[in-house]
Amino acid sequence: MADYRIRFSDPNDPLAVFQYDTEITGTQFNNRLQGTNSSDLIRGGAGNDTLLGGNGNDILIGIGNYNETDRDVLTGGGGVDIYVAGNGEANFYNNPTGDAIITDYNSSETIVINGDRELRFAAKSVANVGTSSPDLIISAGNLSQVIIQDFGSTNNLNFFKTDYEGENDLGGVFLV
Ligand SMILES: [Ca+2]
Ligand SMILES: [Ca+2]
Ligand SMILES: [Ca+2]
Repeated sequence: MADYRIRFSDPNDPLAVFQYDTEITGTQFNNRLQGTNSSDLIRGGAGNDTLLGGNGNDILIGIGNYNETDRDVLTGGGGVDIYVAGNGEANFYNNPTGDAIITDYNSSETIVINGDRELRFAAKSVANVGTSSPDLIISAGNLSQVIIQDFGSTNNLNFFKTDYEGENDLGGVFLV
């Protein structure tokens, strides 16, 4: 069992710690990475990657370096999964054309994005994300970070709890 730690923007805040059993890392090219039946930390690296967590509570990180134009597809599978699109240092998708598509998000899971910028939530249809159901785009400032597939009703915004400049001053945002 190993720890994955997320640093928030305020160095006085505690690190968020998530545990996993197996680490799987892609290359700089487009990868399709399949997790195990246990808890995985899957990193796509550069390229347009498809990450499949499978069973277990997985941590999915599509990106390699910041400021990439990747479009990654993250599927958590069974378990309660964590999708990481930023930390206290940066938005991982720090380019207008890059983002992560989460295909099977449910409201018990966690999405972590950077909270340094004003966050604007928008729900609208995205033609190139699978089905005809509207998808939810989560942006940090003017940068789209995460697209939650088929989760686009504005009613779903009520599910989201942010801590941007909140009482805990996390500098990261958890949507739960
Ligand atoms: Ca890759
Ligand atoms: Ca897994
Ligand atoms: Ca999983």
